[in-house]
Amino acid sequence: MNRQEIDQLVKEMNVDTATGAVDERLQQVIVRLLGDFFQAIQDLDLTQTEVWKGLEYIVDSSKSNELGLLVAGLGVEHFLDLHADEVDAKAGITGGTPRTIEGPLYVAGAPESVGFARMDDGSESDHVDTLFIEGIITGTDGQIIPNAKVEIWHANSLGNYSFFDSSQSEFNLRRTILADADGKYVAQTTMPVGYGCPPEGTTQALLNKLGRHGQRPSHVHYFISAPGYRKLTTQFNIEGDKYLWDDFAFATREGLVASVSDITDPAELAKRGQDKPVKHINFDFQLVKDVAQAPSSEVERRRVSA
Ligand code: MBD
Ligand code: FE
Repeated sequence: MNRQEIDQLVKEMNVDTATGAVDERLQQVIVRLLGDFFQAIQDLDLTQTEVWKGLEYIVDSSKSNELGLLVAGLGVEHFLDLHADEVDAKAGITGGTPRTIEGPLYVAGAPESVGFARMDDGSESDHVDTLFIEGIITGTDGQIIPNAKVEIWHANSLGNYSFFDSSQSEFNLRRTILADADGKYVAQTTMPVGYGCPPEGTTQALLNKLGRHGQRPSHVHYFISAPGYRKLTTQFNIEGDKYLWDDFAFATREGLVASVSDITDPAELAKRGQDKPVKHINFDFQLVKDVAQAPSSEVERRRVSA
């Protein structure tokens, strides 16, 4: 069949058969995806067995809670960012800190504080570097935005995230910091280590067949929001990591690479309540002003909360 015949068949089966109220947008999407799918079956001569294996893979991925990981690993989440950038640019929205993927490991409900938060529970302090992260939230004009909501989450020294790793304490390495009146946030935490897909999981099984690894560089996630500004979903990825530009989830972008320095000055350490040298990352964010008629900067997806 040619594409016209395929589209006609899809229409006969899923449009012409409608006898009740139709969700036009959903119908448009389903018709398009079915047409593309039938076309792929035709072009690739997919066997019935291959199609069933594929469907069963999606079932297995969802049963093991890895669909979000799969979507990140296949670059779908990154493509959505590239597309959102294009849509924004067409609406005249440019500038500000680049967005990058949320990933599948956010948990809502983290403890909130003003200006400063210690994010780690101390359980790794004997063998992991302490890290201070700080920065200023401004508009694209450099104007300070006071009291922005800065949600931060990252992995521990094994690359694992609390909640999904039940061995960690509740909300370990997850905090919401309200920037202070000067737009500043400070987090005391531990140095994250890059995430690796569960080696026996469904995502890694597919990546193996594609000859790909499932590793991410060390990184820290952010949601940043403030009234009158577009919500920013982003991360910084940490310079020096072997996977910095070889991220299986494609989240590293120009403008989102953080460099780490050492704080060794005893007076500076004392001011921070530290008795041994610590690591330091400065990372500022620029938010874009909300404009009327703009595409939404809020992404709705099912998220866990604890
Ligand atoms: C992560 O920590 C992550 O950020 C993404 C995108 C995918 C898997 C694990
Ligand atoms: Fe992550």
